[in-house]
Amino acid sequence: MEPSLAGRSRSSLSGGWEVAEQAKQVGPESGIVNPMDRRAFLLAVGAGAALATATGASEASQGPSAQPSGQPAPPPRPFLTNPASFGDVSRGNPRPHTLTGDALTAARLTPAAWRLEIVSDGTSTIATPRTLAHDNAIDLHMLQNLGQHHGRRFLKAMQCLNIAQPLGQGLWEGIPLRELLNLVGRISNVRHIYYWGFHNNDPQQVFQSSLSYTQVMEAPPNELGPFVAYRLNGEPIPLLRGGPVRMIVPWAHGFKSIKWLQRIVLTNNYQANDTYHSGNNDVESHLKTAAYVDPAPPPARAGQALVVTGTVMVGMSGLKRVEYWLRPVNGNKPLADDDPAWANARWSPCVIIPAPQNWAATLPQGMPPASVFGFDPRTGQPREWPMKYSWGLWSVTLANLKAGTYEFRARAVDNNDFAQPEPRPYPKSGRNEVQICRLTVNVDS
Ligand SMILES: Nc1nc2c(c(=O)[nH]1)N[C@H]1C(S)=C(S)[C@@H](COP(=O)(O)O)O[C@H]1N2
Ligand SMILES: [Mo]
Repeated sequence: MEPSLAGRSRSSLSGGWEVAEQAKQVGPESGIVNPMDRRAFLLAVGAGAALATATGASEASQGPSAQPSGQPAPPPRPFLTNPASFGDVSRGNPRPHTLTGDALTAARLTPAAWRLEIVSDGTSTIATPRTLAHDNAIDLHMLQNLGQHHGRRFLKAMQCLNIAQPLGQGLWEGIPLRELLNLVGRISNVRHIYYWGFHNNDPQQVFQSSLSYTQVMEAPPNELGPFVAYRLNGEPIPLLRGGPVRMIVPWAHGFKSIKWLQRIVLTNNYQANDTYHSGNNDVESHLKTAAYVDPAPPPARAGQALVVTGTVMVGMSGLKRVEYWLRPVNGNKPLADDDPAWANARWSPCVIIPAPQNWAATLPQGMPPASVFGFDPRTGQPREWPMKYSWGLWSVTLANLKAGTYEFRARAVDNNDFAQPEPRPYPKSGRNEVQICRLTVNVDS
């Protein structure tokens, strides 16, 4: 270990996962209701748009090498995002999580007042609808009781279809929606399940989503179906993150994971009914495998190494690797999609930061790793890394760069060997443009 880095944890040395004690601390952005940070925001608006010209594909990159002393390690990230530190995407005026006191109780958004109705829209039949009117709506206690037998724990990074950066990663705990539907007895003529949360009793403000009957009832092996969650990172889901109860759809972008869930409607309608259909979004999209690049490190001096880091979301098609392309540039003309430089690009592998070493210290206190979906009960380790529908971290150390300006691009390659932005470059099915950052190496003085 380099002397200048002595005393740092192994994970922070590798630019990786922060240890659990730090993860529990309140982050610098906490207290901000909408903490979409600069990184997420710049990437969301396409910071890559203003970049540079083709000068051929001469390569100056070195493979990843040990981090030299003197080079600051990138800040380690908590494995589980503090619930207050997620990027927030919430509609409504006032936004439900700003309600307090009597207004919060009236909205049934306190744990004691929360109720979930399950009804038909008239086109399906349900033996025992659960309604406020009949005083048999589902309450939190019933949900928790069901959890004794049917509870599931699932790691999922929340990602907005329209934001090119995950919002945060949580360990969500709840009941498969399939099990919950057993509480209404025999149902028939159901083709879709529509659901929504509190929306100020204003029909204009409803934010709703939908799933097909099959999506709710069945999941392929090694996948978890949609579930109704009431815990996040080992604690009750805070109001800010959609608590007391939130839908979580493992494979989907954030808009299917309805916050402040209060109503489930069974219908014979054959169509999806997501609020997100507006805005031209593909409401049947599933999470894409895609790498996202952190903000560029500050300029280095010639001979000094540069460390570039980022996240990678693992979508339905899994992750084979993350790779980067470094090209020297001069000028500011963006590289056109059909520039010959693309065909000659030399992509080299990035380092995927290994899984946290100590799961007992990484997961909420007292939670057995084997109780988390996707962990092998025999080893207590995840079956694959990074895990599907959660995020990984990657880094690249670039040593021996000559003075100059460089464009750095990173892309994910999935288990079908599709390199980002393929196979779905259409951004309205999820943002996966190949991201770029610009690196500067100054002449040594
Ligand atoms: N009730 C409700 N649920 C909602 C939303 C909303 O506005 N209202 N936004 C959705 C969208 S578009 C996203 S991306 C995620 C964001 O989740 P987060 O704010 O917990 O990060 O919540 C989803 N669930
Ligand atoms: Mo979203």
